[in-house]
Amino acid sequence: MLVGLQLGEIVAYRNEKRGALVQNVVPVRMLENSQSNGGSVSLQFHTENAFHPNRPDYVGLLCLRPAHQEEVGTYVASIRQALPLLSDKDRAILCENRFITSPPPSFRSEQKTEPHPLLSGDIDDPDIRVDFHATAALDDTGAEAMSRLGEALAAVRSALHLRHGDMVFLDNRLVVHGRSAFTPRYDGTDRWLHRVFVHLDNRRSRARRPGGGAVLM
Ligand SMILES: O=C(O)CCC(=O)C(=O)O
Ligand SMILES: [Fe+2]
Repeated sequence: MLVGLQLGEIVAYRNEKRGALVQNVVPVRMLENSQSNGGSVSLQFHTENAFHPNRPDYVGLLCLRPAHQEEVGTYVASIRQALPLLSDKDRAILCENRFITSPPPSFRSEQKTEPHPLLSGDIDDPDIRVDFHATAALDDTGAEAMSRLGEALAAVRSALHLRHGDMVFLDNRLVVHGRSAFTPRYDGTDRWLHRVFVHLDNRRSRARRPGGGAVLM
């Protein structure tokens, strides 16, 4: 949290881990096949809380206990590196309101998003907003461009093999992340991360933070 506060304000979401400001990322029995951080199947590339109007600007992960298997990694890929692999036509399609993103089941109150672009801002240095599990294109043209975006991100992917005490902050505007599959033991010795979310400008989310607190509705 102290490092996160150098970047901005720590926030959390009421519907996610009950609004905990520091969240545990551990494999949870019965969630093994879910596309959530309690799962242990391969977690697809995503912008954190891609469905949410006030997504985190940064996601901080601190490793308390590494995975048993050395090869388990948090995958990251930056749109800055993937963009040159995309054609001008695909870039233009990805900048259009042709995609919708569903909230995870835990955010029961939220609706699907309005149609939104996957890339926004400067066409040569865009922000990215996508969740390859939860985002769907409204038509085939969009779906094909989204698929090529996924290939471009996979081509520039790198893996972070977090060890005890390692901390990483991901720029959630530019970088998607995911995780390899692993085999949990559920015996109290599994991989364990702490996670925090940072907003650069608390004012933007004020309407969703009752009482001016840190937890968004
Ligand atoms: O387990 C990981 O390395 C990352 C999981 C994840 O996507 C998250 O906690 O937001
Ligand atoms: Fe995530």
